[in-house]
Amino acid sequence: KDRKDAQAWFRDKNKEPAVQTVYEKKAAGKNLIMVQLEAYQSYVIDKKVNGQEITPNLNKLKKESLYFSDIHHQTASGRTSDAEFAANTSFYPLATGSAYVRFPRNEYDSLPLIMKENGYDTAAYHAYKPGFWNRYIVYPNLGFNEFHSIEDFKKGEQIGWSLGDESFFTQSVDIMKEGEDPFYSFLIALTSHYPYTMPAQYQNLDIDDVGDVNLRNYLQSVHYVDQAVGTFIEKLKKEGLWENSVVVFYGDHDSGYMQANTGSTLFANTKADKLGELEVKDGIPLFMHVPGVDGKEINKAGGQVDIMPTLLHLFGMNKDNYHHMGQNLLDDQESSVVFRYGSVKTDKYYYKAAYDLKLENGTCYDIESRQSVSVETCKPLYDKSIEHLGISDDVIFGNLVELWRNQSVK
Ligand code: GP9
Repeated sequence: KDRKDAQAWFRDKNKEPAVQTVYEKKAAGKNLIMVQLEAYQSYVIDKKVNGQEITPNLNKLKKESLYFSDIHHQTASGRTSDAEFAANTSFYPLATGSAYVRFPRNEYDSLPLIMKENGYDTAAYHAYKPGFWNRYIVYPNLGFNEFHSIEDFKKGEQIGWSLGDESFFTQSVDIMKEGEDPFYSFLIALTSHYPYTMPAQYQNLDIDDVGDVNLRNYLQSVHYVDQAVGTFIEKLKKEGLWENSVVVFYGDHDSGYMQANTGSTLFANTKADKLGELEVKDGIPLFMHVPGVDGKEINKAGGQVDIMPTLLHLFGMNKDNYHHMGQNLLDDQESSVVFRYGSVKTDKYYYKAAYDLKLENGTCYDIESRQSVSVETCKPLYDKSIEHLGISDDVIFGNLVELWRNQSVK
């Protein structure tokens, strides 16, 4: 029954005609370079501390890009792997454990696979052990032709867990430029990993009097990564890859320091209320730089499952028989983001789910008034989250995309 319900759900979803936009096919034929930034939160974008920009390079990029300003991560205990999974499959991460570890051989209508079917070469880059999060099994299965792990990078400056992002980015471009167009390169940066302590020469922000030590370490770390992003962009320009590539950056998950009343939350929550605390907790940045497309800030509520449908729209690769949970962030339809533990946000309401997932035990906030209102107001959001998470789990647990694919072949 679950299988049939899921199939019917996708059939109905895919029956709705896709909304046309001015962005459709604007990226056709271009390369795709997508970069997942470790623990990168949106509250640092365009923010100054003691008069210093925390992310000057990303702030500059924002002006020239489609910048999505109401995006939230949807990860759970699979952390970085959950973010990669959501962005490349458009399914929700699992409530417990990582889909990469629990179901590494599942099939999806995944981004690398679709790009490959459209004649793209595909590669993943991550300067860490290939077995971590089961990546060496998952990547080929998702459709990546190659996986450049730590074993493929030259020894460079070690920061935190591994090779610093500056060297990681530079070496990745050196590998990329040897390949043939068109390609999809997926890079997973790592330097801004918990606990964010940076060598003294990279503590370049003057912030000794700011917040608590966790916040200060975090800000120094994301500031370093921003500098590495700047080097990466310059290198892409120098190698002639910038003008024929769509370049995407997004954050994978929160810093782990966003509990109530921590230095990080107090710094981020400029609204200084309970709703503001929720809004900043899971906020991540999403940039899509598309050559020939003017910069614009788009504030539709969305999450990582929406990255692929949006990109497929830009590349003109969407098909109505794909199985994706996400929405196109570039159309004018109402949107929402469903969090893995049942909370949901639209641009009007934020429903904070309770641990027991009962509607009546959650809290419904009206974003405009910033007050809590009757939970019944949020019932449509609540229903959506139960439905979406249930369908997504059924597909993952039953490896249903593979099953449906085989049925349609027969
Ligand atoms: C290491 C990286 C770790 O490969 O994925 O990040 P985490 O999942 O711990 O955030």
